[in-house]
Amino acid sequence: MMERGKAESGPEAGSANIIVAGVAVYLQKGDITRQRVEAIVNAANTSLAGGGGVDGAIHRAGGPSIMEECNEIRKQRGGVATGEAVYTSAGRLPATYVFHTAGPVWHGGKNGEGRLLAECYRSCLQLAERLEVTSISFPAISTGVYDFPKQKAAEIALQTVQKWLNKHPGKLKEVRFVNFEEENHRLYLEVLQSLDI
Ligand code: AR6
Repeated sequence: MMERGKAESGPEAGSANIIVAGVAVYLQKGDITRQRVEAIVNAANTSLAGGGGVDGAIHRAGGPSIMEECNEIRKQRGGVATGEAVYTSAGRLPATYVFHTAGPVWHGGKNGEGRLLAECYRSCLQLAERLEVTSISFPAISTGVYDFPKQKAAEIALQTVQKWLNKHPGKLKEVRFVNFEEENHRLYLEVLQSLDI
């Protein structure tokens, strides 16, 4: 089900590319707000109140309509629980949707942090399936302000997405992992090499 190869036809020269269950998986360095995919994932907080990091970048680049929709979601259902995902439109961004998921705050690893981080990736993929999204970009959820160890987070991200794709053949054609920091991007490449995926 899997092929490993260079990203000759990938979105960016030098990015890694594997095929998992017919879905192209790319590892890229860059700014997620510039991604031309149907859905970009926001590493948000449970109150959808905005903040720094990738959340701040998405709201800044996408404009105020994203926060207006987040406010509406907060009114209707009180925000988003850790591990869940909700969606808004993407305002001025090239994407169609922003999927807002709240990652776990790292408290040493004995408080279900790993399971909750995996849940974030699964929730976003389920949302993609429900909305018939064909392409999605993920940031490294929880690895900034929320302090989740980066290597462990990369392993969870890649393994969770791989497992989910193998179990859910559907409309999804492309998954990208977009890292702003060189260090995290390298880690993803290393983890991809070391894991049997
Ligand atoms: N594109 C891709 N990745 C980015 C970008 C970007 N434009 N900007 C930052 N990153 P963080 P968290 C990377 O802190 O740890 C916010 O205040 C960054 O280098 O954005 O889940 C929210 O409101 C890091 O590797 O998210 C929450 O309160 C990764 O994105 C809280 O932070 C995630 O870092 C969420 O914390």
